[in-house]
Amino acid sequence: MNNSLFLKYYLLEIAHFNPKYILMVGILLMSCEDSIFNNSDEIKYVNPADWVELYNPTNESITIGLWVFKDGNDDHIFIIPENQILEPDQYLVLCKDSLAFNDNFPNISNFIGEFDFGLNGGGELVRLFDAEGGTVDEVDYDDSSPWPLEPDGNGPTLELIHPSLDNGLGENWAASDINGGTPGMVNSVYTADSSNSLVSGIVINEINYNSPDE
Ligand SMILES: [Ca+2]
Ligand SMILES: [Ca+2]
Ligand SMILES: [Ca+2]
Ligand SMILES: [Ca+2]
Repeated sequence: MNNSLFLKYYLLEIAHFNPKYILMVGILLMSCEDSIFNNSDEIKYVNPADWVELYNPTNESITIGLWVFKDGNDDHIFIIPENQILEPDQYLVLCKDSLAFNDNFPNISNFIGEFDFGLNGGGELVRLFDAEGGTVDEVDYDDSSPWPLEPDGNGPTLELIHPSLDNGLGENWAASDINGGTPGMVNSVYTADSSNSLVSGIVINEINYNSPDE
């Protein structure tokens, strides 16, 4: 029993034996509720800095070590660490600031970093290449229709509605239902796909370009 609950129990006992204290006890109980509320674990959302989420929708383990993530600038290069593997149905977050990310999402461990460039608040091209330089996936996201507007400088992220949908099209993305998005896990807007289309490789599945730094 925590202190607040113990105090409530104690106050209720007093009220039981001393009816004249009921009003006072009522007021004290209200202040207990306040302290319980204030002591609860608040969701801390500071600013996780930019990140993207990759997803493996296939049935195969895929080695993505030495694959390269870039934005629209060919000089902006993040090389995925050697031997990194993405198992079927697994997610991996690439982040700009590991400390900030961990601060915001202490329970998410499937992330790597750091890329030293920003994801533009006005939209830009983000690209994933394999170790031979072949394009695996790319998304030229935007901050205007048909792309969802809410992720632009606000709490939600851009989430792909289903991995089999063409992530080059804005209408296949939605603003996350949750501020901060769903890094490293299934998207909050995920909707089962009826088209049975097959996805052949790693997909850029979620983008957080909320950071005000660019
Ligand atoms: Ca950029
Ligand atoms: Ca913008
Ligand atoms: Ca694509
Ligand atoms: Ca996600």
